[in-house]
Amino acid sequence: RQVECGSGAVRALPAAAVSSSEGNVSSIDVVADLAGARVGVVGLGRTGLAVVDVLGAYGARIAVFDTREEALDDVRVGPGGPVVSAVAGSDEAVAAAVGEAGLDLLIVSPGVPATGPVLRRAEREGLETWSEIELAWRLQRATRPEVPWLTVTGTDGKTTTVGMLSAMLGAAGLRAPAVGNIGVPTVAVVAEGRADALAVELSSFQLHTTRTLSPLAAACLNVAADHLDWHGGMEAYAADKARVYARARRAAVYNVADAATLAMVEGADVAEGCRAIGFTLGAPTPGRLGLVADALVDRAWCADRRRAGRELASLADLAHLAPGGRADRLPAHLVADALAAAALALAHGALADHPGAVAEGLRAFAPGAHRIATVARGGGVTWVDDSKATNAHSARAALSGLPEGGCVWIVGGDTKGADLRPLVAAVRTRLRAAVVVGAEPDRVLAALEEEAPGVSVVRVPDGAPEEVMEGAVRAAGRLARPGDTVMLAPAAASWDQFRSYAQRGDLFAAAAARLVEAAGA
Ligand code: UMA
Repeated sequence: RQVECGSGAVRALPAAAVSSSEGNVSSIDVVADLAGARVGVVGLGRTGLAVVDVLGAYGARIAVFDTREEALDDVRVGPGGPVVSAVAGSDEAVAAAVGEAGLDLLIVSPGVPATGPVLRRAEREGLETWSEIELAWRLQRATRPEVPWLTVTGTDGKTTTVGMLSAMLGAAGLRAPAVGNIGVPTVAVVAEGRADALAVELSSFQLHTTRTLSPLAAACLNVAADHLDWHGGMEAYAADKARVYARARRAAVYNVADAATLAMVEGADVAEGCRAIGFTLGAPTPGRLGLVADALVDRAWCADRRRAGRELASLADLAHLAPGGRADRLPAHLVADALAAAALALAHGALADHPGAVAEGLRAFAPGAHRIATVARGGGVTWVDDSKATNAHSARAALSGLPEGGCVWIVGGDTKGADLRPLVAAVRTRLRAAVVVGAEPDRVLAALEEEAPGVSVVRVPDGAPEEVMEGAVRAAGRLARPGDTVMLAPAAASWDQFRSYAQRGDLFAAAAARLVEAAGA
């Protein structure tokens, strides 16, 4: 269907040459150089263990480092194997050991902070340092250079967007898994060598030490304060996010509602011919994707874009993602994520000819666990797990679709020093009550008292993970009225009371299900 949407100018990107490298000139340039090279790996979590496997297969001699002694148990160190040495100790001890290990190359896990001793020491030594993503990209180029990467970063929504992107590419017949920060180390998938394309979620941590990646299309969805301690400030954080656009070949996708993302695109060193493509919740002008009534409309890729747009999908294709499956409660950010994913997907030739794959992909997309997932219903109350909302921005997005006064909000945790007052001010009309968790809840309680004085607040005492969540769910159950939504959208990391946001969400779902069942009985 063609959609009329007025006229406007097509935005062209000032093209710059593709640069193949930046920073230190590497003694290791291609993956073939890894054979016999001495490579350090810092961090033995999901990323580091995948890196060790791949480096071992390429014949590197590996030195591993971790701040946790028990992490070393996950690798076999000794003669005959690729791991030749292992060091555990404080950040400073690890940094010193890295500096003295005579390495040709260092690969750091995302958790290793930009401002910490390890990266400072590596820089002082002039040691070539890559993210796992950089290793994966070089491996990709050396083995199957025809496989394009479509990359997504941003403070919020990147996991949903890569999931939608992967589903759209899949609907066009491509094997295009969602990888990266979503939880699947990219290097492992590249090493398997079976994908036709990759939908890659990139965190600012990973981008910091990614140097030569040249994606087919790249997007930064938004920039809001997060992870400032890791980067050392907002400017450094935004600068690392902006790296997603470097060397983009066909499309640099930006958020019309976030001027910072357009500024990043305009300042990026992209490949000749790369286009700037915007996504917006308003009607699209040429060069953008947007929303016209209930239609998701492309005016960037379709041939007739100066005159009209083409309909890619409708809001009904997203209804299954709304709390309780109700299209009228569909949070706006999910529509924006879908538009961003479509803008990226259409950069791939397979979709350019089959735009129907956008709608099909959206219908097939199942959100990951803990992202606005309805986990229980009973007594007219809907229980929604958005434990993935680990910052103020994503919590606000989750609550924004709910009706006035109909939300019992479970909030709090490790707020990473953020000021939650603007969030509380933005969502207070949605709230019936708030249930506050977290080992140090004072800032959250103060924000609620200042910005939402009429809202009932219950504080859950600190304790074991199960006790905290049981207490929160019981309190929420007492406060909720028929028609309400109990929303776990903590606006905070989980680490002060739970192992992970996944554990926090799982305990919430289990406690909600028990409560609903007990009430039914
Ligand atoms: N470690 C050190 N020194 C450090 C930091 C960590 O030795 O300075 C060690 C830890 O003791 C541990 C290991 O490194 O043994 C953990 O490494 P890691 O923290 O980098 O985590 P991984 O298990 O490798 O998981 C990482 C991402 N984690 C982080 O960015 C913190 C995962 O994203 C990602 O899914 C995974 O790689 C696969 O690519 C998680 C995340 O929280 C979900 N991401 C942040 C976010 O989304 O906001 C950026």
